[in-house]
Amino acid sequence: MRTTLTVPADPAPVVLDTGSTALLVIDMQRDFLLPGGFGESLGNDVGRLQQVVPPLRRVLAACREAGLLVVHTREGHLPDLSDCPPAKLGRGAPSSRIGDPGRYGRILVRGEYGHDIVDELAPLPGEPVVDKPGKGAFYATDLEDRLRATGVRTLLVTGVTTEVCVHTTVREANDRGYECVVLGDCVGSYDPEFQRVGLAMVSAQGGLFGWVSDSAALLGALA
Ligand code: C5J
Repeated sequence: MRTTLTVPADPAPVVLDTGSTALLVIDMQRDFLLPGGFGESLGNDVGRLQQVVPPLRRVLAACREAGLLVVHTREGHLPDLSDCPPAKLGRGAPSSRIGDPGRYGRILVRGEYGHDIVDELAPLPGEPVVDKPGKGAFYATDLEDRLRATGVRTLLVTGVTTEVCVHTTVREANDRGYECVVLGDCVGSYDPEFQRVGLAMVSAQGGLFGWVSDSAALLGALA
């Protein structure tokens, strides 16, 4: 059933119409989250991303229960890497480049174990999974067509990492006219300062890119 919710948020409460709001779960992939994976091989503390899983799991369950569209994304590339720009491929330590063998298969390559979403947040049958070659979820994907087809105008944005794929997607969404509500405890960064600043930038100046709320506020409104 379609309802209107008011969710406490920064810079002001946000009113959501559940019929035109989707939960977007960005790149909660093993390559980024699991010990020994790509993220950790770059010197990152994956524990910071794993903190996102419990609150996001609760939000996922509540949004499914409320009948919201749930869309998952995965960052990654074709096995021949033909969709990976040379500039992206060339970056990083030689031991940990995209396409190289890693603990969980070839790094960020579609079809590999590490490319897929962590078990705790596995998509349900029928939930769209958008495979994206870039940081933003709109670039070179059918996300916009899917949102338009379902009448979605507002995105509850979750996933990793806050300053990279979450921010790029929020900016892309803004330029396309979507409202974005970022759930602060359901997005994660390897770097606490990037997390703080990334969230602050969303709600700065009266909502430069949208709102920042959190799982408790959303769950309270949905209850
Ligand atoms: C990165 C992402 N950090 N999903 N990807 O390369 O944020």
